[in-house]
Amino acid sequence: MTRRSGDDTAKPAGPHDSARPFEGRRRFIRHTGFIAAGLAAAPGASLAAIAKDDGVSFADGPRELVSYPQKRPLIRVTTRPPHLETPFEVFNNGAITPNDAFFVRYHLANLPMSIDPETYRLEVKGAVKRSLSLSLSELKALGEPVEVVAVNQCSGNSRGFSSPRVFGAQLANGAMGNARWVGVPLKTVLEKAGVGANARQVMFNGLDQPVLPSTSDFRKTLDIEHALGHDVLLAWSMNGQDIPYLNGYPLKLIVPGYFGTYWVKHLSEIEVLDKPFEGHDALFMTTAYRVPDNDCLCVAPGTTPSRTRPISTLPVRSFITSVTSGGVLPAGRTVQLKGIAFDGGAGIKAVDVSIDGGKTWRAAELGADLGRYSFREWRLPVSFAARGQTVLMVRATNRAGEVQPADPTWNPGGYRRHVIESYPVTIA
Ligand SMILES: Nc1nc2c(c(=O)[nH]1)N[C@H]1C(S)=C(S)[C@@H](COP(=O)(O)O)O[C@H]1N2
Ligand SMILES: [Mo]
Repeated sequence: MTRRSGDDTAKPAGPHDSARPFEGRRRFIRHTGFIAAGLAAAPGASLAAIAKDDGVSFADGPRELVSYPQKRPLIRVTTRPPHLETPFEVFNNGAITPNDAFFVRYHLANLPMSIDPETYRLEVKGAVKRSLSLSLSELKALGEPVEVVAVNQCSGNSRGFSSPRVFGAQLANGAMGNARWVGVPLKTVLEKAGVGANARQVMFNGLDQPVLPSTSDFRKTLDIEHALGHDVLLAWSMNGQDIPYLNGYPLKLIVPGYFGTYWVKHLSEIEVLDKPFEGHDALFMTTAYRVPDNDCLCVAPGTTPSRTRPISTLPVRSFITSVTSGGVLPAGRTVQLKGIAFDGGAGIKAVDVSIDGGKTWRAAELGADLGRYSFREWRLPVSFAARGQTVLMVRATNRAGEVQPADPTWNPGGYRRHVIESYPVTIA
């Protein structure tokens, strides 16, 4: 395996840092409390400095930042369980999202408070010839490690922009990140167990659990053909470090091109199923994370689809990262516009930018190609002839010819948002 150095990642952390982030938990709580108290007492100016406007205007005002172990201050969505968004300006610093800035999403509040890498085991069972119970070192010794750079994007990323608004976490654009993952192919593990001819799906479960028995566990499935494909990994490394605790230490399922909901964290159980996954603990496949079952995966705003199917691949998206909506740019000199684009794995073919509200478009220069599942950086020097208001826009085309729509599509979950992004700015 070749590994490139020089990634913009968190400072090195030993296995202990990942394994026991909640040790000294009192200190951590006090730290969190300190930030909250600081915000409560802060006058308007310093509050604005801490909690930047992220472009989502909610009645509650801008969202606060909060500190968790191994994480720089991130946007607080909820604290129990931790649900944190990456401040958008991070995406302007490079194609790789640093570990300490990477977003965090959990559904269940009963998280393991520490995980011992010595006693941790991955169970593989169900419709297999032999069940396995693998230690981390056994997993790492299964074969040559494989590396992929891939975007983990939450299905509900950007949900807060849905109109009409929908239930669920009101996320801006920071529930996504791009990292270099290293692990063993899922296929290798399944072949070691020996998949039965009757296998239909593979179920994945992690160490986090519901607080109440009436709540469904968080379990996900992939079809057997997908699970036996080459892309899906069991990863222990993220940007050259152990996976941060809150991102799924010590093992995370990596499903390149698929939404983050399938990227099961603290993975501890793999079960090969000979029938479709159903029942109490199948809620996150059978009820949640589903989109309208039609070509656009959408319905007329405010209506209910008659049929749904599980969400799957990422649509093409692109953003300007160097300018925020409402920003002020100078007239008459060169301004370097910069941003990112990505899709579900066809790969980005072109990025076009408009500085006149969509009347004319110019092709941006694409940055380094880190692989078809990665963020692709782009840049374009522009100059504004006249002062006044204008709207910057960005759209991407992937190698399958897909482009974002001019107007966003809508679905009741507020999932899978993709649209030509617009940034109203003032030229002064
Ligand atoms: N064990 C476990 N894995 C999980 C989840 C969870 O609640 N529990 N949430 C999923 C969802 S919906 C998302 S978007 C991603 C987020 O990954 P991250 O927290 O590492 O950014 O984790 C996925 N894996
Ligand atoms: Mo998600």
